[in-house]
Amino acid sequence: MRVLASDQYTGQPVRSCYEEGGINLDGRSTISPVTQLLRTLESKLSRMYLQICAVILVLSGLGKAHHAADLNLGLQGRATQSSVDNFLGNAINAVDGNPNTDCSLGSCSITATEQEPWWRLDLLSAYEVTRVSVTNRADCCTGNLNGAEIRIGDSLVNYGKSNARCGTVESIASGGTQHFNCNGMVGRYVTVVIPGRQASLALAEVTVFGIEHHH
Ligand SMILES: [Ca+2]
Repeated sequence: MRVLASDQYTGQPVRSCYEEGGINLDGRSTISPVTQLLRTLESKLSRMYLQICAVILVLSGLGKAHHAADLNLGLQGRATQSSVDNFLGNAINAVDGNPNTDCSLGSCSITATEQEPWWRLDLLSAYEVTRVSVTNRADCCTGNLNGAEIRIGDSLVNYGKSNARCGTVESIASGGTQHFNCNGMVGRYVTVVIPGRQASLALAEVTVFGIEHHH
């Protein structure tokens, strides 16, 4: 607010000053030390508040990116397989979040011994699959997984076995895990197949990571 006043000795009007802050005719600041202190504090607190907001925004963004890249899709998918060896070997056991490698405890998928057995995960919509991890059983038959292929795509032709190949198991140690980088291969179905021979396909755990694919 602009205030006009008269000099008490000369009666001449003081040119102008401001109720809060300003410069007197003699060049001195009219802001009281307390007001100056409060203003300084207010300015510093405002800057600090903005900095805290910026940090929260950055952390929140990082959290989302981390979450998107590391989404374990197996837990939300639907699993099926070419056959079931016994009541402990349901297809869903390969994506139950339990990596226990002793199949007698009921956390592995196990097919019967048959020609070209397969296991398939339906992600329910198309994803860009970044990587797939396969954990071998430890209680027997370690070599059964040798040559198994991971196929990813949208087709159910040939049970999904004709989709593009992300990787091939050379051999996984008893109870070991192998990771395959699929580099964003797009598909709704992730199929593991042992091609060209008779075997029982057992999977202690399959972990599929990816982000939702937008057309
Ligand atoms: Ca399991």
